[in-house]
Amino acid sequence: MSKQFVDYILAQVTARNPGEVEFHQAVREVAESVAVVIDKNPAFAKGKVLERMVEPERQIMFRVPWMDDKGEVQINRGFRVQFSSAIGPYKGGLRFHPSVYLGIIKFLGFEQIFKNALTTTPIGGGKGGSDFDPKGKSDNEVMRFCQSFMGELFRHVGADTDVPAGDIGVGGREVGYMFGQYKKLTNSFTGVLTGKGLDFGGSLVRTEATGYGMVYFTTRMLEDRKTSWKGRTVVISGSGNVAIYGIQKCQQLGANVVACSDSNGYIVDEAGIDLDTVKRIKEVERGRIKEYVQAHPKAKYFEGCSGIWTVPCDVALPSATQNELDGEAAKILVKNGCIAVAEGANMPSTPEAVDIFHEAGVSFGPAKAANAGGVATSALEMSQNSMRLNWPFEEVDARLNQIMNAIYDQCVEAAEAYGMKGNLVAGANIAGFLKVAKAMQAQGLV
Ligand code: NDP
Ligand code: 2IT
Repeated sequence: MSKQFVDYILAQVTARNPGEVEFHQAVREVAESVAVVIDKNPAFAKGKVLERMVEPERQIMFRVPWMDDKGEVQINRGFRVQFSSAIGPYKGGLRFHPSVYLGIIKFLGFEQIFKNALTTTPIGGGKGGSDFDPKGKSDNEVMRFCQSFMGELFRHVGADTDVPAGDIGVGGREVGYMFGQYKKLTNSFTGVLTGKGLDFGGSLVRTEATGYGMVYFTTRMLEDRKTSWKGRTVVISGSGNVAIYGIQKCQQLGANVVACSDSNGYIVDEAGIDLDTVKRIKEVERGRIKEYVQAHPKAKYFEGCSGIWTVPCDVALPSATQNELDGEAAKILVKNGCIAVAEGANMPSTPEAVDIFHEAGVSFGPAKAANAGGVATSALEMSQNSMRLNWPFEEVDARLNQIMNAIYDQCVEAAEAYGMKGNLVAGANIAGFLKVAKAMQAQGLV
């Protein structure tokens, strides 16, 4: 029954959404996990709950014209997919990257439904972005693009409707420009975006939250193996927001992070990555990770991203992009003695890689659970905005830690309840699905 159900869902989704391969991949993983839940709950089958979930409530695509510094007109495409408002306003980041198309936004929006449900906070699922490439653009070009993007998006979002935030290519600078434009167009100062600057409604810890949360989650995975971060060798891919604060928290907890990367290549520093150098290169100068070796001549730079998984480590934290860690890479990690993998990025491990980790007994923390600290802290930012209050760093950090522990517990308990003890992928999908499914059933056919 389960396999038939997965095949039927996948046949529908691929027929209705041709070519959106990342979306198909994300749906398959969830369907494989929750088929058993639907089997045991005929009301979910009768209500076609999963069939409804895979169809976004609304999706918006729009033209984003802007003028570059040479006076040339440029045209990009904007997206916002409002997937599910079953448990709260649509919530999820915006990605600006040339690879963005509808299939990427839909995979991310679909994942976001279950991730947000796991956070224990009342937020629905959505995602958006553009095929705009911020790399090499001046601040003025980025500002003009963001203003044009919000010139359409403002009609569709709102503090109680849909609250975007950052993702790849969208950080504090971009959120600031979009917030300014929204405020001007609507003549209202509201919590319509999260990840805002600390002087205008942003929350302390939001910048660090995804990386910190991933490490708090992994702490529980290590504890379950009766071990800790102390003296562990760690490899983290990427060198953006998630990777940087993942590195910081690993180092604070006594681990040695020896490698990180960008889309051109990776660096290995056996002495331990010097985070100040990475932050200067990536956050201040917006440069390339290969520049690291100029400041640290004993470190080595290698071209290409996938080689990073050949660097021996105890813990691997893929934190760059989807499908960056494949079956081959997983085999090498296992061979080198890796004991735990947690996903900072969204869907960075291919299905083959996940199977290899499970078979080898590697503890595996899926993205929906392990990287949920970012959006959870966004929800805390929304709460503070509603109350017109700012909580201190320690308070937000303590709440984040509590939330990551609650997510871990939910995953463990749901996996066990459905006969898949220790499988955090199944646990995350089932726990997230159950919360959203129950809310949908209670609200009738809407
Ligand atoms: P950033 O834009 O800050 O950094 C992205 C990093 O990943 C950069 O080092 C970038 O390298 C690298 N990267 C991007 N695309 C590719 C690619 N196609 N191949 C190899 N490397 C690539 O983004 P974030 O750190 O915010 O996001 C990283 C991941 O974490 C994404 O999957 C995102 O969806 C996920 N995530 C982010 C959250 C957040 O709060 N920001 C929350 C939860 C998940 P380069 O500079 O060369 O492009
Ligand atoms: O993938 C993600 O969870 C994010 N990019 C963060 C979304 C958010 O609304 O903070």
